[in-house]
Amino acid sequence: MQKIAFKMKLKPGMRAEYEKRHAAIWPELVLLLKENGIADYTIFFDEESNSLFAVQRLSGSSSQDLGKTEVVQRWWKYMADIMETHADFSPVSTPLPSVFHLD
Ligand code: RM4
Repeated sequence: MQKIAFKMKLKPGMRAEYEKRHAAIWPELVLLLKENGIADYTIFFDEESNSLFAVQRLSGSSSQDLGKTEVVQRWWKYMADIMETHADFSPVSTPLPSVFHLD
């Protein structure tokens, strides 16, 4: 399985709300992610820059490739008030290159 990383941006002061919403992530979204081979998915937060750093293993699509599904579109719209997004509510996501890996 491939491991990828990308960054997103949280609006200032929204860490607690972000964590609260993700602690109650929708079961249908979890199922969709897992059905698409996404695993070991962690999102880290940098207080200084309000940046979110997502790391996930995948065997096909990444979480950010699922934007055509109704569940992800609904989730992105739900999260849009606390994140930096495009006009279609998709989060601004920047792929991050791997510069070191140790098995
Ligand atoms: C993030 C963002 C991602 C989604 C995760 C579950 O805030 O919306 O696209 O995969 O939540």
